[in-house]
Amino acid sequence: MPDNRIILHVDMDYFFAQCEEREHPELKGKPVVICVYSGRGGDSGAVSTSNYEARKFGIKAGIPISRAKKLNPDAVFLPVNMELYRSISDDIMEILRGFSDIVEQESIDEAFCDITGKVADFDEAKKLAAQIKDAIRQNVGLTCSAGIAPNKLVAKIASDFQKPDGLTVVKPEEVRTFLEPLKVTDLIGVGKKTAERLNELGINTIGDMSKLSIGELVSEFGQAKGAWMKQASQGIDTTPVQEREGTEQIGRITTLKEDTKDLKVILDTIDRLSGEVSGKLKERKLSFRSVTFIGISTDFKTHTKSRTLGAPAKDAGTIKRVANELARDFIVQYPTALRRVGLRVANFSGEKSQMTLGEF
Ligand code: DGT
Ligand code: CA
Ligand code: CA
Repeated sequence: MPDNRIILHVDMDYFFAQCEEREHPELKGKPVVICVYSGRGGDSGAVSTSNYEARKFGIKAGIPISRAKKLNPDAVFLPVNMELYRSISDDIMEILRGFSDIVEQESIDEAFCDITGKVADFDEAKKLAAQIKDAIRQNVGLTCSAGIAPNKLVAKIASDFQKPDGLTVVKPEEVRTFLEPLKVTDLIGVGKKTAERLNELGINTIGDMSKLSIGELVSEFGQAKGAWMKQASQGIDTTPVQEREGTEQIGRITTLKEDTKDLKVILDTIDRLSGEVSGKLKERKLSFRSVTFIGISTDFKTHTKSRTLGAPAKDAGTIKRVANELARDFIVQYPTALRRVGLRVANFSGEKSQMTLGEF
């Protein structure tokens, strides 16, 4: 089967750290390190990610926070603020869904889009990707890197090829030469162990790997893995881009003018956010079954309160009413000042209609 699809992969640049830069513009230009504190006190924990300034000092995902502090004591160290990253992620996914019917969210900061039906060829695909990057920059305020290829395997490698703010197109006839010089671990699915064994066999690049016969690969790595490796090293991948059920949600989060526990201020804000969220639902003709109130307190802790409805609803009134009740319950339970409040609906049913470019 000839693979004549056009697949786009979008991956946000230094995502958690870039979200923080957006929220705190004074951080721009400084090394920023996002930390997962283990809760055992002090600097115990690991680096979740860092911006490119911090990476210049060797500070990268996975290293201990204490080590990062030694590498650059003057860097800005921040705790993970997952609720913020999730709400920004939702906004990004929503933009992608406006451009492509088929979107598969792969992780918090990346997604595949099958744009075969949207463009005539790879040149048009490149223009569409540039538009998507602009829409994300203008509406969300963040940069991303995009890759376009005939399949998911190659598109993902392409998006990583020129980071940050990259756009790499690999046409079908360029796939082999594009992959040839790359390390075997650049193929998602070739892990550390497999790579070590390949290196022992003198196989370092994807090009080397493609020259092994299927028999050699199968006898070394087993039937299924060997067969897959033969295909992958030639840039062949037929897995479809598939929307994952239940991953979709629409939310809005906002910073209050000042920290407050004033119920009226919070409810007024929730009313406004309800209007925005129901507007989005209306455009997409979606019904929802769950509503979540999000409150971020002055110590940057995120609190949520959710309710699942007995039956799907789609009207602004229901969102407002349920969100209001959740907010009231929250304030009664935690009489703490809030810095940010938000609202999210999920568990969708109904039509997934397209948004037009003009809406962005
Ligand atoms: P990039 O794509 O190289 O510009 O940088 P990131 O930071 O976007 O890296 P990516 O795409 O691998 O991961 C997306 C986010 O996921 C990242 O901003 C933080 C989080 N993340 C990545 N690796 C780890 C990890 O090892 N531990 C934890 N807790 N979070 C991680
Ligand atoms: Ca990323
Ligand atoms: Ca990623």
